[in-house]
Amino acid sequence: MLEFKKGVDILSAVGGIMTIGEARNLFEQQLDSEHLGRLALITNEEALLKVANAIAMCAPDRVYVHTGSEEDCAIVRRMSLEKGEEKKLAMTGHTIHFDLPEDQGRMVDQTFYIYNEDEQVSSLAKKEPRDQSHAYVREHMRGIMQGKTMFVGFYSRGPVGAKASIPAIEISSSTYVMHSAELLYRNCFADFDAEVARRGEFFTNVHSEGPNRSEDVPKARIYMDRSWQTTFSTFCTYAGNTLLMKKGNHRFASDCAMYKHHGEELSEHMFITGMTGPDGRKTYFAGAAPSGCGKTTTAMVGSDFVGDDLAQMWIEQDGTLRAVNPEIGIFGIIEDVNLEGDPYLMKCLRQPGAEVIFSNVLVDEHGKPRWTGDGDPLPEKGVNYQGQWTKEMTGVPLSHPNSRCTLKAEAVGNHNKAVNADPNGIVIKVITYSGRDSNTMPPIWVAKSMDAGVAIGASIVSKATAAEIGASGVNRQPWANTPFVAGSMTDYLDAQLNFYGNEKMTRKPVLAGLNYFLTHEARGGNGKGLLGEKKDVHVWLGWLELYTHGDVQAIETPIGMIPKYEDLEKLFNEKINKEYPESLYTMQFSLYIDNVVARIDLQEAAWRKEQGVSGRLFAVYEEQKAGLLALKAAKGAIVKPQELR
Ligand code: SPV
Ligand code: MN
Repeated sequence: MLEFKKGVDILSAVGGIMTIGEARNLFEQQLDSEHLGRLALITNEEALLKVANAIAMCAPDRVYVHTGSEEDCAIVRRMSLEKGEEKKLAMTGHTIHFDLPEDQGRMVDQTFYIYNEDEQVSSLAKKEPRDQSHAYVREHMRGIMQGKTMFVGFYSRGPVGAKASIPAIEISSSTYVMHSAELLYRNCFADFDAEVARRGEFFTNVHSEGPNRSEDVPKARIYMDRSWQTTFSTFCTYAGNTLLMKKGNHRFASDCAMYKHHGEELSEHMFITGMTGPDGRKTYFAGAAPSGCGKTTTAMVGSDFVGDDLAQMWIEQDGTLRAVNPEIGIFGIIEDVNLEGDPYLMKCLRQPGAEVIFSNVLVDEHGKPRWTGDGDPLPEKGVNYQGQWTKEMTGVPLSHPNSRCTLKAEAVGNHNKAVNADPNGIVIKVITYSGRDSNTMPPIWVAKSMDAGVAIGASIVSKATAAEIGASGVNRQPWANTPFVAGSMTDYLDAQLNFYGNEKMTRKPVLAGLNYFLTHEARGGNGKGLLGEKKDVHVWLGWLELYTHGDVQAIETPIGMIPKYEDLEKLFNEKINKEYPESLYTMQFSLYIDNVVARIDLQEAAWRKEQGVSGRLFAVYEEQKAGLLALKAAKGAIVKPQELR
């Protein structure tokens, strides 16, 4: 269990402002009349106390209340250029931001959940006792904004009024962070009070980059105070470490789903996208994938792209599963983004029109941003996050593999803005789970029951990527969400089982596994590398769209339902005008039983180490394993899909 508002409220203990009267006095002293007038629009006392304590703690020279107006946005953009946090690129509206070389991804080892005694924290996360974090914040965040302007913005993580939208305050001394916040989130200054009243809670985030020097990065910290739904971030700028409205608040939203709205809500690390099926029908998908595994690309394959990173879900009274995107923008990995794989995104990055912040790419002599895999010949030279770069520097990549682009989703050609703004949410009919799996699971398989679907999410494994500093090897990534789940894995599994198993959800989604990382080497192919191409995902999603509406039949296997060759062949032809030989289908969809069983054994062993895990998960593993072993006895260790029809 997690108890809210328990233990010392670190922000108020360090800030020292205890009453609304003290808060108002402080505002009078610290804010100029313009910003004092702005803040007067916020009346929620708890929120005002948070802001007052952040001011008292950080001691900025000036406080700027960001209303989200065009004028405010322009001022922050200009200040960012003046301060040097961003620089202009050749194309209008495009800027470059560099994070320190030591701050190029989420700092897993410096990110902590603050915990109270006896509180369960996920075995896959780092935690620190409350008094220790309190001491750190007191030592390092007091006066951290001296000489700087503090920005305060009020946002909604989701369309205003939607059931699972949660308001949040972002406080930062970084213009880059605030510029990013405006591209990625809905400023809801005018609606903030009403939203807090509706939802009954809000999140608070306090960040300062401090002097922004490499020598300070070892003392950088990213803290999530779950009890008080407040984050603290210091001595860093990478948005995943600093714009904590994103992943810091996603972590709090997971707590809400697990402990406040158990079985009624979920907070997922998922894209949301719509696919157009026969006769123009729209079918919306949500899909989980660990960071750096193609989630953005998959999302943009849809005809009606909504979001690429997060989904707030609930069960609506009509029995459907609804979702909203807490974001309105993209903070996407840019490596390997090129015209062939990502035409919509490339248009925003290479043509004028969109406001884009590039981070940690290379800037060539002409002010053009360049990155590994952008499809252009290597430039002669340029400047990247490490300094001067020349073509002769063999082995030194021109851009960091976790280089990113930040832009509003509405800039992307296939974005459906109306759908992303709808407070009624989006009816989700298909959920996919993916990871980087080179040798075991087929490109798609559909769960035969809700519990089996939950087991697909529980069993994601993936190779480490550049999004997390210091990560290596192949790791378990249940629901692709474990970096952001603070509570125990047992509680999280229960939240999943009770959500999809909830009898109020009368219109259940299709739950499916998705894997486009199978290799020739693992499947006895005569080529090299990936079996298939990035664009094949059009077909995988297209088949799921048809299956969901009963327009194609599937083949039953112990791990779930898989497509028939003829349906895929047709879709390859229709969707991407590509030949799909049956030999490739056979390689992709044959069951390599020993691999699959080993995968189940590994998952089962890992889950057995947790306390009190639901028997429903083990029942799925056992049933699948028994089915696989029986199949092996009957047909051998590698079973072709054609043998199962
Ligand atoms: C991810 O790494 O999953 C991201 C970017 O979406 S970050 O904000 O760093 O989490
Ligand atoms: Mn993400």
